[in-house]
Amino acid sequence: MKTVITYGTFDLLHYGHINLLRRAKELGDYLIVALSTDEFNWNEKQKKCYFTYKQRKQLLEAIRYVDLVIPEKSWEQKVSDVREFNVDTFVIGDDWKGKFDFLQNEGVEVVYLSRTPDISTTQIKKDLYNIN
Ligand code: C2G
Repeated sequence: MKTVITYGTFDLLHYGHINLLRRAKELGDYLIVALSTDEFNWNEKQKKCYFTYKQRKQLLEAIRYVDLVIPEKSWEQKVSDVREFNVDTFVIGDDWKGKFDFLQNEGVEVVYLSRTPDISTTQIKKDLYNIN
């Protein structure tokens, strides 16, 4: 069984996220999503989520491509995660290209997938703000 892992905030879930998760699952048999906690988002990514961790987790768990959702609490946990879950492939969007190549030292294949153009959580918030 080939295990794939990816990381992210996945707030205001949209089709760009789904495209990423679908392609990630195509690379293996079991997909783990390490979902950024509210604290990690705020402290490390200065992101204030619309949905709480619990709500974002519930949404991800409803996606057919996702097999397991775990919390992402730190930047450093990736090495212990790939060891703990015996991960074969790490996947993330190419906005992170090169940032996680060190995981190859753990024997993990690192794949950067192209982002879906013209959609982002930030853009959704901006568009909705301008409507009202
Ligand atoms: N994504 C995408 N296309 C978009 C928007 C997002 O492919 N139009 C991908 C991102 O590249 C990422 C995933 O969807 O792989 C989740 O996006 P975010 O929630 O923005 O994740 P991010 O804040 O980049 O968190 O430790 C890594 C970080 O937690 C990644």
